[in-house]
Amino acid sequence: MAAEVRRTACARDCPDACGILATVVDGRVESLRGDPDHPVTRGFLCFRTSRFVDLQNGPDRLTQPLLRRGSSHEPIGWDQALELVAERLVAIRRESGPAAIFHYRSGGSLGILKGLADLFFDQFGPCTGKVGDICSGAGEAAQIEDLGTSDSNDLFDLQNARHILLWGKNPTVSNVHLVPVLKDAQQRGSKLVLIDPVHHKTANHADEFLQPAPGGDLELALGIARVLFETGRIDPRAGEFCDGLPAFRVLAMGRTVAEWAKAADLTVEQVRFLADCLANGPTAILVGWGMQRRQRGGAIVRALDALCAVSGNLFRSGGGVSFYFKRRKAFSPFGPAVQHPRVLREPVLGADLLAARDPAIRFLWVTAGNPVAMLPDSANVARALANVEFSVVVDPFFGDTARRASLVLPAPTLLEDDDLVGSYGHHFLSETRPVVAPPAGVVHEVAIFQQLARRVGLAAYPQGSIDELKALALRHVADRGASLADLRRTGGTVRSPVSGPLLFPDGKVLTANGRVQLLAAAAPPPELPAPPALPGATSPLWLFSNSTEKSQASIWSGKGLGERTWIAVHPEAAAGMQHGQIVVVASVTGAVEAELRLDASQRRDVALMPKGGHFDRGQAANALIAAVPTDIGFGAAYLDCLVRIRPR
Ligand SMILES: Nc1nc2c(c(=O)[nH]1)N[C@H]1C(S)=C(S)[C@@H](COP(=O)(O)OP(=O)(O)OC[C@H]3O[C@@H](n4cnc5c(=O)[nH]c(N)nc54)[C@H](O)[C@@H]3O)O[C@H]1N2
Ligand SMILES: Nc1nc2c(c(=O)[nH]1)N[C@H]1C(S)=C(S)[C@@H](COP(=O)(O)OP(=O)(O)OC[C@H]3O[C@@H](n4cnc5c(=O)[nH]c(N)nc54)[C@H](O)[C@@H]3O)O[C@H]1N2
Ligand code: SF4
Ligand SMILES: [Mo]
Repeated sequence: MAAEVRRTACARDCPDACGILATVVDGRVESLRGDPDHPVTRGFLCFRTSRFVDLQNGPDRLTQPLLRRGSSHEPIGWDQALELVAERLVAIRRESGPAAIFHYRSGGSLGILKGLADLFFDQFGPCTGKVGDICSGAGEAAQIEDLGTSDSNDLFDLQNARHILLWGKNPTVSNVHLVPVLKDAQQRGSKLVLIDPVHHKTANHADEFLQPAPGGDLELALGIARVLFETGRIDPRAGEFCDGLPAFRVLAMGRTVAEWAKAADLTVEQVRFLADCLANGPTAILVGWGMQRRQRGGAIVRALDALCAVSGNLFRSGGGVSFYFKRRKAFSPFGPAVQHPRVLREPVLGADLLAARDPAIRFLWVTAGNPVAMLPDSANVARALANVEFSVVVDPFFGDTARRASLVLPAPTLLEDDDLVGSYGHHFLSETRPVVAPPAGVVHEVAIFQQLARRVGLAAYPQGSIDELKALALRHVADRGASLADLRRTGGTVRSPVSGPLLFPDGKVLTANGRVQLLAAAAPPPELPAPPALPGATSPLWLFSNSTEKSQASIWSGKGLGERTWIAVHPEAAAGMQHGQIVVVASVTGAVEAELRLDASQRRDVALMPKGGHFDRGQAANALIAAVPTDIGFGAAYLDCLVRIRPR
């Protein structure tokens, strides 16, 4: 049969939101490539999604509802599954109130229609809700406090930057379509500076690479600020567009440049170099997500906001402090914001689930998340799930969380889904279209909720077709070039009409008074607990559980992690241990076995492990990480974790 090329977009939790071309033969996806016409995708895909076909056609797909019986799951029909859910929901609401029901949604798909899951539980309850965001909570809260929004200039405005500071960011792995944009900028003369405690592939593209102490960015930023104040290179208008300039100055002047540099484990020359970059702008700061996953994460991002503002780079083309692109901005919500009877904090979800009383959480629904593998303190999350009377997991694949569910419902994969997607790495919007039909036993997630709504009597729940729901989401941009018809006419992707080339074109930010709110105080670094020093163990090392090329969080492409996870350290940090040896990695929270990799490009105080290992196979970094919230925004301080490594 002839091969056909069909177009969709990638809704995975990734800043790139690529255009995908799928080659389909006889109703089966044979291969995937990047859409050459998508302005950001430029014809290539990342490792993990270009190999998604193996998962799409692989044996681990869920293709029918599964009900737990004892320690295993058995297939049941959809009618029976939905009847059971409806009966449990209604009974638990009647007996314990809607607060006994909790819906947890994560980013497995960024499809906008996934929000209809929230609407169901808002209309059925409102039920217990979630507060915070383990991914970007601290950084977003920081930017909203300082700038009134967390959003960015147009991606291609980077071409106008003289310097680009990649501050704790590894685009080669986690934002790969940024790399060509950075290379173009370099060709036009921009200098690319990477600031990251970890040595990774992006260092090969950078003109300068600085390797500060983990979490030392707050001190580094204040050192840079002090240099700018001392050398008279603060924007002379900063006092007009910022609130709190005198206090920020006092903060920066609180220690000498040498003291700040020492605290960040860099040299005074390196601190001065970064001050020069900011003073000789336009300079864009690209803030990675990693370093705000620390207890002081909010303060760190606030310090970078302040640096950008006082150095005069905030309002300039080629400048800005970019943490996030507001991916939902063009879309209209499906319902009003509701008042939840209670909220659980995402970073400490295991503990909050276990502690919930009057009523306890009796019903849990998980959409597009694998909290057992991906939330900190996996063992406690697993315990909390086991404690819930009835749990439903909707997912295309069977993972650590689904394994614990009372009922597992199969979801379409990203190649079968039908939705809309915005991006948190650029300002384009796309439509996702099924390039193949899902297997017979799989239904669109919207249909699951529409059927449930009918069964539990939610008369106001939208029962329209997918296209009608897409049009509803696009209703405020439809007459501005972003209707469904526009998306289809232009090959699936349009630029968002609600984001201009510059985020703050008129010299005002979006805070209440239009002025930047500068950071006024900085807490000292947290004192982290280290595990006991057993014989042969290393010194305490900072555990970095960063994104890896071959996985999307807990979903692995290619050969996956294999039997064991790995841990990479500097050879001198693991004296006496050999490359390839099996070691025990222990923290105060847990221990996992890993294969040791020796890597002389790393700092001697760090240890590097993939972020998304399977918990039940003893591969989860999160089995080692304590559940501690960030200073603001209820993020998770994943990276404030000390481990020791010892021979097995
Ligand atoms: N291949 C792949 N890509 C992904 C994902 C994936 O799982 N796999 N996940 C996606 C998701 S959910 C997200 S949120 C994004 C973004 O995910 P990110 O967390 O931004 O991606 P990472 O590549 O882990 O980059 C974080 C960087 O921050 C650095 N860092 C950590 N602590 C510090 C610090 O104290 N100071 C400084 N200066 N740097 C520090 C780390 O060393 C690392 O290089 O990636 C997305 N892209
Ligand atoms: N140690 C450590 N832990 C981390 C991080 C870290 O850097 N270090 N990063 C954190 C970050 S940034 C994030 S965003 C989280 C990610 O945490 P999660 O969002 O829980 O991560 P995933 O493993 O991608 O789980 C998503 C699930 O959604 C499923 N899925 C995919 N598509 C669909 C769909 O269309 N519908 C439904 N219903 N399900 C779907 C996938 O199969 C997968 O099981 O992890 C966090 N955890
Ligand atoms: S995961 Fe990211 S880089 Fe890979 S195809 Fe999807 S959007 Fe593109
Ligand atoms: Mo994330």
